[in-house]
Amino acid sequence: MATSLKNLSSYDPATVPDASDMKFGIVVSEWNEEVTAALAEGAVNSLKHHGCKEDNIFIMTVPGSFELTFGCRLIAEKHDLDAVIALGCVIQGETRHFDFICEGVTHGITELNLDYDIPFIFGVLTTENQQQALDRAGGKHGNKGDEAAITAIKMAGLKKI
Ligand code: DLZ
Repeated sequence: MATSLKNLSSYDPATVPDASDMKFGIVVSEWNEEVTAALAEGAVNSLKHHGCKEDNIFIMTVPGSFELTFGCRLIAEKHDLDAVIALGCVIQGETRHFDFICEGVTHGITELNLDYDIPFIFGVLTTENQQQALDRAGGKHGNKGDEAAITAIKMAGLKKI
């Protein structure tokens, strides 16, 4: 398989709305914590970089990526948010568990987007091994947490037009 060295987190800051009056929830899976902590750090930094106040960022942890859907629902019910970001990392193992977790969280987050009036952003890495995940959590392919935060701001901004 061909691998590109493109940094996927590159973007034009001029296209990102000001987030100074926005509130965000971030739900972080504890599985593969080295990776998900880096995703969360990237997301928080990117939100703050675009003006979001630290007090307006609410963080919750859940045991694994499968639990992200429920965590996202809880955080959305608890706070008056403009968007919720789900961060996780599912690494392919020897069994089909990987497929079931990926399917579960993908459908779960999709359902939340349909059921609620705010966007839920899918920041879940699904990789073949840990190195691929680290490459996308502040490594050579950027940080998926940054990307998820930028997406969250842009989607929240659509509602304010
Ligand atoms: C059980 C499991 C496995 C095998 N792998 C991962 C993984 O790579 N990434 C992840 O976020 N979670 C994993 N889990 C845990 C499940 O997401 C979930 O927490 C358990 O199945 C309990 O519902």
